[in-house]
Amino acid sequence: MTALSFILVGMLFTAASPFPTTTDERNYTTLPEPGICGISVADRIIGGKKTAINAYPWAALMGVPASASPREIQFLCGGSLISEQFVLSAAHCFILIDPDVHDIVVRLGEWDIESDVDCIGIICADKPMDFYIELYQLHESFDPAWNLNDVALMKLPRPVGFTEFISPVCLPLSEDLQEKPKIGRIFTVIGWGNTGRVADKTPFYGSRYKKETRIPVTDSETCGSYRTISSSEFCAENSTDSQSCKGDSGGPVVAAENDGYWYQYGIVSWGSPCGGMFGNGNESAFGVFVRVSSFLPWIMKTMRQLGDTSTAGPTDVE
Ligand code: 4AZ
Repeated sequence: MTALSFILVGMLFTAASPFPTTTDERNYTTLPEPGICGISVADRIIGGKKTAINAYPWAALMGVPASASPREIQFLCGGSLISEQFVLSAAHCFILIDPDVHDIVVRLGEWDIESDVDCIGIICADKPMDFYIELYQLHESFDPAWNLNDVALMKLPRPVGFTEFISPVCLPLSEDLQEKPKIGRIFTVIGWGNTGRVADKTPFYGSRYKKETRIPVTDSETCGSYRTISSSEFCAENSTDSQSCKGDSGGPVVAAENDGYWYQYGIVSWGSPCGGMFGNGNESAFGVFVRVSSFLPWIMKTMRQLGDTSTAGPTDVE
C-alpha cells in the first residue's frame, strides 16, 4: 500500500482489544511450541540481501490467478505460516482482490519465484507448494480507510507437513515477549516486495527472491504524519535503503529470541512511499506494522472459528 493520501488531525483510535490479563492456556493448544516453530538458519547473503534458501521457512506468498494467464499467479502480498493450517497476513491485501475472483492462492516453500526448483550451488529446495484457500477471515474491525486492525487469517485446505523449507514461525505467547517493542530494537522483515532493482523483478511482482532486511523500531511520532499510530501497531524503519515496500504487506517482522527460536512481532501494514516521496532516497522513511501481540486473542479465537483440524480435540467454536 502506498502512503495514505490524507492527514489525520487530532483523532484518536481505539486499539484492538487488549491482551487479557490472565492467560488461558487452552487457547494456545493449536499453536506449535518453540522448537517446532521458529526454526531458521540466520545466515544472510550480504549485499543482495537474498535470504539463504532455507531461511525463514514460514514466509508465504498470497495471490490470485493472473487474469492475463490464469495458470500463473499474480502475487499480491506476503504472509506467514503460524501452524499446520493457518497463514497470517494483512486484511488490506484482500481489498486488492477483484470481487469476481474467488481463488486465493497461498504459496509456501518459495525462494525464487522465477525458477521451478530453487538451488544455490548444489543445494536445492523442494518445489514450493500452492494451496487454494477455502476460508479466510479479516479482522472484524478492519478499517480500510485508515488501515486499522490490518490483520487476516487464511486457512489452508489441509494441514501442511513441516519440512526444512516449510515450517511455522512462533508467536509471542509468553507474557515477557508481549512487551511493546523497544525503540532501537532491530527486527528482520521478510518478503518478495519491490526492491527498486529492475533486474530482480518478476513480470508480476516486486522481487523474484525471498529477501530480508533489518529495520529498527522507532518512536510512533516518526510514523505519525498521516495519522496517529494505534497502540496495536508499532513504527519502524528510518532509512530508504532498508525498508519494506509494496508487495511486502502481510509479511512477517521477526526476531530470534534467547531461546534461539524466531518469533513474529509484526505484520507489514503501511508506510511512507518506499524509496522516498520522489524515489531519490533522500526523504525520511517509515513503516507501520501490526503489533502481533495485540491480536493474539483474535488469532486464537479465529483459528477456532475457522476450525483448526490439525489438533485431535474437538473444535471449540464460540
Ligand atoms: C506497501 O505499499 C508498503 N516501508 C508497505 C510498507 C511500507 C510502504 C509501503 C513501509 O505495501
